[in-house]
Amino acid sequence: MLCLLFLGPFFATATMRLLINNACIQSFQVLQLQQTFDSSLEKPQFPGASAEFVDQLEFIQPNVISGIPVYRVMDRQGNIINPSQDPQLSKETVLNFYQKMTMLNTMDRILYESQRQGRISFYMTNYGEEGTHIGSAAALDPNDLVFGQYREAGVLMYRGFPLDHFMAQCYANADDLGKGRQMPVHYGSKDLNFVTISSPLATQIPQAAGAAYAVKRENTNRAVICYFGEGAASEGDAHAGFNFSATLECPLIFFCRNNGYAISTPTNEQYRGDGIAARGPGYGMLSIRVDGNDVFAVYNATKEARRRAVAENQPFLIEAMTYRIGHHSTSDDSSAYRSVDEVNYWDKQDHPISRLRHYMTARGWWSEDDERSWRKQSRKTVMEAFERAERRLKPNPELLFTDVYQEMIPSLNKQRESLWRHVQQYKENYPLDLYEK
Ligand SMILES: Cc1ncc(C[n+]2csc(CCOP(=O)(O)OP(=O)(O)O)c2C)c(N)n1
Ligand SMILES: [Mg+2]
Repeated sequence: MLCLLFLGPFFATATMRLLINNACIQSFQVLQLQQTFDSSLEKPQFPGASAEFVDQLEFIQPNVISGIPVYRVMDRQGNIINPSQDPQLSKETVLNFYQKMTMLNTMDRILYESQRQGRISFYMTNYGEEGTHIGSAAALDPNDLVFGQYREAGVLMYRGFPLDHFMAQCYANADDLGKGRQMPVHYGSKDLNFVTISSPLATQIPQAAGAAYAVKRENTNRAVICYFGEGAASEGDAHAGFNFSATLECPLIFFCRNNGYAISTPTNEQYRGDGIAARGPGYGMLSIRVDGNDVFAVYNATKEARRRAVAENQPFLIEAMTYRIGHHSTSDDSSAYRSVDEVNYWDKQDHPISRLRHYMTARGWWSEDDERSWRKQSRKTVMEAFERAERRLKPNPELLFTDVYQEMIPSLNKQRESLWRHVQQYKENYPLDLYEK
């Protein structure tokens, strides 16, 4: 009745009044229902939680969820620990995993060096995290939509993004799908269902939740996967994405790469509590922690999460424990904040590539000779793509002004004219012959 008094004068139509009346009658009925509860049951009736009453004052310990175990399939020597967990992938599939992981490594090496030589402006390597990329990418359906952070080039490589496209993007040449408008490593591919990377941390997380909600409504058996670092998980956007996807029951896999650092900030300065997986239950999400350096563990966890996310319409959280072996980016020198011994441990003793190689060698699937010729061949393939990218012209500068508005707006047109006037005036600084006409 109260709401009629407040709102009544503002609504003129009879329909509106009817709606308001109905709402008021309903709330009155709920009130009556609540009053009939038997208070001797002494069960809390709050709509926000299901629980019991207690008469002892006790705070919940933050370590109520602590030491979440790390699921793995292989030990560090590549032996399968529990045969029931062996995904039993064919030799061909495993060789493909290995070739993609090592190819990513080789591409990283060449593009990193290329930045050091001043040929490209910036680069970020994926060293040490190859298992998280390939294991998860292989467990998805090619139609599943991927939202990445920036250190997931292996996912794109697994999906078949050609080396020429990686190089074109980093060189911002005329073949770049992004028309040279982004910083290096900001890849994207509509054909491969890989949403273009954007630098501001965690923006992809609520976007992925929205996309997963759309996918659910389309009912096409698609899933969405959203990659992010443990550092990005501290952003407010991570909360928004986790909560929306849980409440809207979206087929979404949150894949956290916990690589120990957010640039120079180690995990023990980033959060309290048991890492990122411990947050899952807080959002009502099924969660698991896996050994990210075990490509089979990543594969199994992602495959099962993907299957259930689609079948049951609910989000999953995977925390893949790994280590960022490279510097954060070419703008970082990690020797300022971590020891060489620490890096060497992960590089030499717990590396996803060597673990998979041990597995293949034990089965007689890979020899020293195979390794030598593959290294040579893959380096040659990467070098050839690199040389092609470097020779290619830059995109037509006119493309700076297109694609935002269907028709050029006057202010943009003014900027365009001003650019060309400037270029004409200072011709000697603008080698237009290096750009497409
Ligand atoms: C909103 C925002 N804040 C800060 C930065 C600067 N920044 C770029 S990467 C990064 C660390 C991210 O760490 P993590 O999410 O763990 O990913 P990793 O680099 O370890 O793969 C920071 C702070 C940014 N890009 N965006
Ligand atoms: Mg990190």
